[in-house]
Amino acid sequence: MSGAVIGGMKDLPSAHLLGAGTGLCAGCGGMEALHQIYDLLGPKTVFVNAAGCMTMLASYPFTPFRGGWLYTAMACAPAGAQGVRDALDILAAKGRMQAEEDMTVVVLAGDGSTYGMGLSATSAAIERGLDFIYLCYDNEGYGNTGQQSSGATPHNARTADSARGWSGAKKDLFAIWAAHRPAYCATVVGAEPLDLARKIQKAAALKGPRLIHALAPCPPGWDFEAQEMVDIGRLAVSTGVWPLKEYENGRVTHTRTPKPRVPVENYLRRQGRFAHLFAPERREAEIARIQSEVDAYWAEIS
Ligand SMILES: Cc1ncc(C[n+]2csc(CCOP(=O)(O)OP(=O)(O)O)c2C)c(N)n1
Ligand code: SF4
Ligand SMILES: [Mg+2]
Repeated sequence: MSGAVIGGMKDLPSAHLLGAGTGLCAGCGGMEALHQIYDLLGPKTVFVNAAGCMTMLASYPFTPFRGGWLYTAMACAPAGAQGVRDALDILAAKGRMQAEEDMTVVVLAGDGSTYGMGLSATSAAIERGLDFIYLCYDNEGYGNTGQQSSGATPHNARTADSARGWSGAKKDLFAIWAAHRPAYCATVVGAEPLDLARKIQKAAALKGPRLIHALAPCPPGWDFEAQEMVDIGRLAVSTGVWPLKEYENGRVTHTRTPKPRVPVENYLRRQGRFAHLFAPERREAEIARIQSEVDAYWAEIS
């Protein structure tokens, strides 16, 4: 495992996270979600960060957080989280840490790590019943290296390595996690803060493996203007492309059912990564296929 535990910057309000100097792009949907989640979890949080865009937040020996930060290679953040959890438990067992000093261990990883390189480490951590929250901010590509396709890239999205649109399909991370029967799974998006807050509060009150899967609209990767980030996040929900749901005790519950559902085209059109579906000529069959997949999802759950 690579990396080092480094301390948080002292006395910085979390609002500072959205200010200049974070090293992230303006309008970063991942940052919007992380900002809200950190405000709810509070400073007694150790982030175990797999290499990706959020790594830009930490410039040794500082981070914008008051808790702790461990940087790991892309494949092994859940193994790093195990080490941090074990260290905290040993300190408590030896009487060198009071119960109120305990910290929440949070993996902070992009979709590239989550859907790909880190998947086996995650599966093993869930199997061991590791007491941690896994926060995946999903910008649907390897953003930090220029938006190459990942296992989270939706079919047809243009990426750095698929100029004519990605031929693969987005994996169902929620289902992969749920198949492990963890304590909790939830999908969120920063543009729906009340839904997000309720789920984070619920996750924080539980023990064991917990997934928070945050859609992360990404201006450079998805090709839209920074000020459109909240609109894009809301459209992902209102079109039904990003179902807001949670898993607990073997059951999946949808926390929002968009009624009526906005046509998926309204979401696709706002993003340059789907521009080839509309020009030079409209690819009706592809647009209809995307819509029918979304329709089929909602038909099945109703
Ligand atoms: C084994 C390995 N391969 C490649 C890299 C280079 N790299 C650093 S960040 C990154 C992108 C990670 O994508 P994701 O996990 O989706 O996070 P994002 O950059 O989108 O925030 C890559 C490929 C790396 N750090 N380690
Ligand atoms: S590339 Fe995307 S995910 Fe990465 S910092 Fe920029 S907006 Fe955020
Ligand atoms: Mg990514």
